[in-house]
Amino acid sequence: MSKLKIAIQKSGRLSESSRKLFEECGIKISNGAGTLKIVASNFPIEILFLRDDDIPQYVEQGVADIGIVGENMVFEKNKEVDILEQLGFAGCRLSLAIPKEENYSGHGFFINKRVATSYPHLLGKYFTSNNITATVEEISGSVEIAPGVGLADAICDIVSSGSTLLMNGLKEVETIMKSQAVIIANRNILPGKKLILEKLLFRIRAVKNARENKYILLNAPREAITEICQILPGMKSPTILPLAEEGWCSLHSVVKEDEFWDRIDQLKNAGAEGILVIPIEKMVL
Ligand code: PRT
Ligand code: ZN
Repeated sequence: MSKLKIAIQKSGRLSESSRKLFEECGIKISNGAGTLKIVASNFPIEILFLRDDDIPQYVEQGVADIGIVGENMVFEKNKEVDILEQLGFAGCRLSLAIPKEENYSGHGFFINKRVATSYPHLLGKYFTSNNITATVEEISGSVEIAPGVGLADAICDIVSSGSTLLMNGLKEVETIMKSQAVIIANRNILPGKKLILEKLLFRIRAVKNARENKYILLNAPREAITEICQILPGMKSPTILPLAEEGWCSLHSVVKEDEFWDRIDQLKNAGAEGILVIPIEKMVL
């Protein structure tokens, strides 16, 4: 059977999380340091290691069947590929930033300005759709130094914590897009490979669900159970077991992690005690 070819970033911000995802899906891939491609030992996939910039094109051309890459790169390269799944890592945004001492009162600021970026397509589209005439200076790295050296009046670059902008005396003024890592796919995957892809996506979704949810156990007086179930709306049909202590029970359920942290005080006020929050390894819905 032919293997599903998957392009991932060779080394960079997406590499480790991409490898970890396969690991969590129970797929064994060796370290592959220095190699261009490796085959998984227990799943019919072959991994190709590439620069992230090249992944959309390789997937469009079918050199790889699918790839893991940032949405920013997918939309910048504008290739004929499908986005199949958001993966929840490598979160960032593509933003416009200007020297911090400049006054900013809206995107009219950029009219007739020079803006340095590695994202000429997305920036050009942004300017066109906002009727802004500006010069896009395409540069491939260290975009943030462009205003300081007199190459541009502003920049358009990826921001995550914002510390790079701060260190270079810049301030973020507009967000063009938000991004995270996604799976992209060729539009003509062969039926045999599609089956492998479905199996892989099934595992990836189980891993994603598990990451977002926690298994929660708590003790509470029997009369508090109804209120506790209302506090955690995700807790649809909890398992309720009687405790040795008269009138008390133990409640087990799966809840969204965010929901849990937002409501911990309410749970305690309602009488919940001995709360345990346990990670889930896989969650098949
Ligand atoms: O060699 P190759 O071409 O494969 O890698 P690369 O150096 O082009 O890409 P890499 O590894 O830097 O980024 C890969 C992908 O990670 C990007 O396309 C984004 O989808 C995502 N990502 C997430 C980021 C960041 N966070 C990020 N912070 N990509 C880049 N940055 C850079 C940004 O360019 C800027 O220089 O980090 C700096 C800003 O970070 P903060 O935290 O200071 O705001
Ligand atoms: Zn790159």
